[in-house]
Amino acid sequence: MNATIETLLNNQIKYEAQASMQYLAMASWADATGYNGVADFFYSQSEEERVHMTKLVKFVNERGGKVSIPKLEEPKATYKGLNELFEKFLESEMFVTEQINHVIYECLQHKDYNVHNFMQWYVTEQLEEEAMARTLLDKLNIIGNDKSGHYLFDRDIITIAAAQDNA
Ligand code: OFO
Repeated sequence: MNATIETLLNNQIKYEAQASMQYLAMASWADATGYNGVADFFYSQSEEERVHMTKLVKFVNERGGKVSIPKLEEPKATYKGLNELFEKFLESEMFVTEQINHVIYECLQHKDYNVHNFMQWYVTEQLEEEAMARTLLDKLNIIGNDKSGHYLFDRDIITIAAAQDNA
């Protein structure tokens, strides 16, 4: 495996792992704050990111590359409210998308069409996750600081997320 691509895939393992831990911290904050629907949403996002991470670990190993399991930064644990929570969610997804685009670009530079092909799954996944994060943040922006709006958002988030997934 090309050394640059190997490094980029290892970086990507870190970003997926970091997102997984970040979403776990978000779930825990929501859980402790009484937003149970939001907590369930982030617990499941955290699991998904873990799957993304593991998929990369297995792929690098299958291709004979060297995996390095990364040390992670401490995730942000407290939030002013749901708006900040979902702003950070969107930021995190946009960051990951940017990194994936960078991997894709480098794959083309190095003519590594195999990794390029493998990464297409992540491109699709990011499109969906970014759209989801945007939809949820848009709804929160409409709700503003309205407490009963937040209550309903928390109650309905799993349904909203499922509808977005099937869109
Ligand atoms: Fe790994 O899919 Fe989002 O970040």
